[in-house]
Amino acid sequence: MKHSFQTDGFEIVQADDLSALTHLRKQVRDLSFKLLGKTPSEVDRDLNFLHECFESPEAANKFRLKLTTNISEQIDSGQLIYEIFKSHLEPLVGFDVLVQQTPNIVFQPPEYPVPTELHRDAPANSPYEVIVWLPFVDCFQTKSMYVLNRHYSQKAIEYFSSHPNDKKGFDEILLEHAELMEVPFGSALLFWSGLFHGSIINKENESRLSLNIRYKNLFSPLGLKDPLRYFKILKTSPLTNLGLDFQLREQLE
Ligand SMILES: O=C(O)CCC(=O)C(=O)O
Ligand SMILES: [Fe+2]
Repeated sequence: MKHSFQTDGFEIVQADDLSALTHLRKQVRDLSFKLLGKTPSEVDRDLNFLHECFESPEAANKFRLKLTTNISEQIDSGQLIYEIFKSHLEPLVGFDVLVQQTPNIVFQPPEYPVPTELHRDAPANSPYEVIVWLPFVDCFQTKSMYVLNRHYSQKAIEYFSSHPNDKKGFDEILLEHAELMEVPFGSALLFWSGLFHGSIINKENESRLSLNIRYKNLFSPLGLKDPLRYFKILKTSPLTNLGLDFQLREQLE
């Protein structure tokens, strides 16, 4: 069933520019293999079986941190990903856009013991943010991430407010209504920062390598993240440029 961002708080969308996404994936594979000192072969295989390069979860996590730094230094992923999914992002965030400066990289090898704990991004992030959750391999079942749609995220919060000590009841809502996202390579999950989400131990025999990055309108309310360190301006409309220039010259607040 197709989901709608407005109703469900998430949707799975196809890249407008698949060849740019395929190129980005190759760059990520190349950076990974350079870090590992390995000779690349077929991109999809290299990434799905990336776990074969690591002896321990700690080594896998160390690699993930290095890869995160390399990607943020060498690839303008904020700009690229915006362009790749532009027809889906522009209606959400408009023409004056902030993008997260450093994207997060998630690496979940099979049986990796630290899946993503259940959480919502907002708060502390702003509830005016969209997260682009972009897998570099096909994601399905336990290799993927689960979300609670807007309705059940709301129900879970209400339940927690009225039964703050009943973890079991809360987990039951979660268990019953969390949906594992099927996100093949070539698409992305766009989700609202107010949704509960997380992952469970990857029981498939392939690794998950995915990226997540946030976009928001420049003029939408901020969360608790320092806007100048966490975000950067991606683009502004001609009208905004005139307004900003005017403010600067006439020193208006
Ligand atoms: O990919 C994951 O397992 C977690 C990602 C996440 O928490 C997010 O994108 O906000
Ligand atoms: Fe998150």
